Amino acid sequence: MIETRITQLLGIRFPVFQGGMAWVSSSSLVAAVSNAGGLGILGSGPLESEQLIQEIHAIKALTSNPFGVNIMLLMPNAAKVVEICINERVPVVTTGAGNPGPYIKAFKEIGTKVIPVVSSVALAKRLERAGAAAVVAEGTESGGHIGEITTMVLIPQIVDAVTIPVIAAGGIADSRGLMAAFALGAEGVQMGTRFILSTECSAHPNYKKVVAQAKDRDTVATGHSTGHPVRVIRNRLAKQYIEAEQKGATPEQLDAIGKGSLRRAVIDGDVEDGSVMAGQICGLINEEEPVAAIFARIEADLQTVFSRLSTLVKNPEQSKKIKESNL
Ligand code: TUI
Repeated sequence: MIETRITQLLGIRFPVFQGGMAWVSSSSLVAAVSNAGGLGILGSGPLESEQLIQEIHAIKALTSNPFGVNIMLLMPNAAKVVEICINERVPVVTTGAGNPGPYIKAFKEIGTKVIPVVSSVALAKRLERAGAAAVVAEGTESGGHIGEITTMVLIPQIVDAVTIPVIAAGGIADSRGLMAAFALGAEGVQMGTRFILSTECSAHPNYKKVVAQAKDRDTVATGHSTGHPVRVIRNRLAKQYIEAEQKGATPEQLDAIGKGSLRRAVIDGDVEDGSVMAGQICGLINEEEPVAAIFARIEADLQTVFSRLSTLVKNPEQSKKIKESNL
């Protein structure tokens, strides 16, 4: 339906990635997204080696379509995750929170596509030279670990700076966001927060409820003082963390507050003293839906958005249907 270099490169139907989310994007969600024609991506971050291998096997049993594994480069086990992805011949690897340059060659040799997440032009250029197949350019609107630049200004600057395809992430949850990203030159989009509210996502119901109820201003970036800002939904833990930062807490003290907090929220459902990572687009996402329905609606709405855009250029009299569609 939409063909870009990303659909061609990866052999997928829709140029839509489901962002790899630690604890949140487990095998059931990944397989559902890949079965719907997008690219499901496993969040490997906190998994022990055995669990990671089990999850990869579970995905392979549930889908024959391409899928990805996200490697969180700040995690101490990143090199082990690389080794497992190579052994398992994972088709696509995305990386976050660092420079995956040293790992690219080994993946390329076995045909695994490496698609790093970047938040700056400089790193996108460096990773293109190092052999990345594409980059995910992620704006500060995203949930979790974030860079400083917004999606709106990051995407066109990276698109102009590299020749490999660019996938836009940060603040995208529907067909309007997808079309906007394409207008900026992206050839695919990645959504994370949208997929938290999917039936196939195994996150605790409390976590989903908080994301469903959150409004536009309900997220905050914590951890600026550590150099690793993280966007979360405001709660008691976020308040405690920011107060500690303001009082000049040491990195060790801040680590102690953050340790285990994502698991507490996603797995245990403690949404007051756990870390509820979500993007600023959370205000737009109010209902849980099956992954297939999310894809179907994006596809159905795309034509309407496209028609509206073309009437802006060619025909000032917008049709009644488009006016009523709210897109
Ligand atoms: O990785 C993410 N988002 C994440 S990871 C995560 S798990 C976590 N757990 C506890 C504390 C913190 C995080 C939750 N969300 N997104 C990808 C991403 N990567 N966004 C920005 C970057 C990035 C930033 C700087 C990539 C590279 C980079 O370069 C540094 C360098 O080495 O040049």
